[in-house]
Amino acid sequence: MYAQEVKSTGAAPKSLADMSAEERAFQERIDADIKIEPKDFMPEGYRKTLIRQISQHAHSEIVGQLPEGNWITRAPTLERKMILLAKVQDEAGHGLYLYCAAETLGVSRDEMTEQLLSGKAKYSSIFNYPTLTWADIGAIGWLVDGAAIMNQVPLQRCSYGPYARAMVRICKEESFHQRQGYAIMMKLARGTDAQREMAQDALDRWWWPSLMMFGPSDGDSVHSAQSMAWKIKQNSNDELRQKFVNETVPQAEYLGLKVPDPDLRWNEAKQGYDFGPIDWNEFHEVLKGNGPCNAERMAARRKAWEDGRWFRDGLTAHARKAPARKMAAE
Ligand code: BYC
Repeated sequence: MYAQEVKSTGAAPKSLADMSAEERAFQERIDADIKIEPKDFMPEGYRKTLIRQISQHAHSEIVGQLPEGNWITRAPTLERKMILLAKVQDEAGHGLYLYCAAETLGVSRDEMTEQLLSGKAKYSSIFNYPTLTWADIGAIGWLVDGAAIMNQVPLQRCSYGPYARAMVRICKEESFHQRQGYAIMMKLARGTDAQREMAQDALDRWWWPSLMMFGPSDGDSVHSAQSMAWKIKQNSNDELRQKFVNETVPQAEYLGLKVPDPDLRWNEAKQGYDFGPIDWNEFHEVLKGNGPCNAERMAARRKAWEDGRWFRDGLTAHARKAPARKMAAE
């Protein structure tokens, strides 16, 4: 149930010689870094790729509220509660900008929701893990939002205008989120032995799933080549993952915490860290619906959709009546 298994759908990008005149003109605009806007010509594959990626990104923001929402009532101080509440609200806002960006491509919000609830559309694997302690809220902000920033900063330069513009605001907010997470980790790392252990335990559980957020290795990434040719993606999954490891390891050291990877070591020649193998079996199991919280997350989203039915029906009825009322008043 709720399977989101990786299926190989990617095709190699067409060469300029194999493109129609329209497709060639489109690719030339992309190559010249001219943004594509909703009413411009776009190949069907470009439109579909964007709908897939933007809607999955939107679903991730919405489902991503659940693990953190779990701690709003239990945040240790009123200040922490207010900050967490604001952060979770920001994630809802990101979901909404992204749904709007996807709607400019001709898909409706209802269709996207239907795809999420039927298991056809994915959301990020990371949100299928539980938040067991307050330190998990720190680790999510630090690592999950940190990984999100690494992945999303280049999306501000994505070739599709509405997505690129939505990402500008999202990235600003994600930077704040990352800092609030790191601030929680600093407090715990400098606290009592029990607090330090809690911080280390959260790092132990969130480290590997955070590396999985960047997607399969380049050799197994079915969409990367085409998405990079269309400048939807600017970097490969492995490039961004390596950048994230390089930036995050010194942050863990500053906290006095140990990254749970016995193979982690600095490689002078590549000016980056070598790190151990990712458990891709775990990643695929989570995508298949077998992660610790998949069923719970989808049940929560399904309930929210059902609970909101009366409100959507009311809005639709109101919208239908509005033109008649306007005519009667004229
Ligand atoms: N989880 O060919 P690939 C956030 C799928 S929100 C699940 O490399 P692509 C936040 C992929 O969709 C974080 N599925 O694909 C929110 C594809 O399957 P389909 C979300 C994954 O698209 C709240 C298949 O594997 N960020 O940060 O070129 C609080 C093959 O992969 C995952 C975004 O969505 C995964 N981790 O590259 C805090 C950013 N990875 O569609 C934080 C925008 C891969 O063929 N998205 N898959 O069935 C992207 O940048 C790209 O879509 C990805 C994948 C890098 C994720």
